[in-house]
Amino acid sequence: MNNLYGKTIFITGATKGIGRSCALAYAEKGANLILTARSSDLLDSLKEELIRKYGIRVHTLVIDVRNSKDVEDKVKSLPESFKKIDILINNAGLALGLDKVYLASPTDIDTVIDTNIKGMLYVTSAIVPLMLKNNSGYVVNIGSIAGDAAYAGGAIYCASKAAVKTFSDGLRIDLVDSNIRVTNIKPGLVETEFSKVRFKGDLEKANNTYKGIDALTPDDVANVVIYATGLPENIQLTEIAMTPNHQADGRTVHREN
Ligand code: NDP
Ligand code: 8X3
Repeated sequence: MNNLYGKTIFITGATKGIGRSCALAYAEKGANLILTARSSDLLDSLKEELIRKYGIRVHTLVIDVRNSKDVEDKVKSLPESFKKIDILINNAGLALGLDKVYLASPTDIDTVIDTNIKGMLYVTSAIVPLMLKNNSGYVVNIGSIAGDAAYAGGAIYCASKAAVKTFSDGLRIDLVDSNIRVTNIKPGLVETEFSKVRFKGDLEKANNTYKGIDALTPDDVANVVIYATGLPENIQLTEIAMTPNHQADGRTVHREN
């Protein structure tokens, strides 16, 4: 038995990449899951796979985290058996483009800021009150080393991830008199659909992002999430930065030809 067994985990952006890997890693530990994202088909197939393989309880919610009303209503609609949420993984997020900031369209700016910052705030505000009822819980915010320092073409995304860091710090302060812990996990390059989304389906550009480096996998990040949230309750890891071996920071990568 491990201390994640039987816990209830709420994951945003659970259909792909890091969120999906977290879902699988928690399922393997015997945790029950609330999986959320916009793609209902992918949520349904993941739910079916997890129940079949692990025999856990899984509830899915189709949520666009940018819609505060939808977030609030869907969280309120949770069945009683899923209302005691032990761990929230604020993972849904994206970057759009790698251009100079003044060339980005207002639509892309809104999408990135609304998803990465406001979505995280809406989901946290809907779930933390439920955790406070039990004076127990854990909030993991998936930030990025991009939030530590800007890189060329990353001004909007980097700013959004800097906000994840500052928000995590503020939330930790607000919850200091509770048993709820807050961790900001800051990965470097992780090979997922992130770059396909960033480059709007341009696979050559997306693949070049990971060329010549042994990028992190989404499972690597999930393992760290599991590690942090499985620690004894007196231990709060405030931040964890993790990079592939040959990435020093958001700007410095060594690539083998
Ligand atoms: P993916 O593109 O593989 O997955 C993104 C997930 O977010 C999908 O499940 C997607 O599901 C969901 N999502 C996107 N927009 C919304 C929305 N508006 N509402 C609800 N769900 C949404 O990317 P990653 O797994 O790489 O990214 C996950 C997180 O990790 C992001 O916050 C990203 O910034 C961060 N990160 C990624 C790194 C990387 O190099 N890949 C490095 C550091 C941090 P759907 O489309 O079904 O809604
Ligand atoms: C995603 C990693 O380096 O592409 O946060 O910004 S990076």
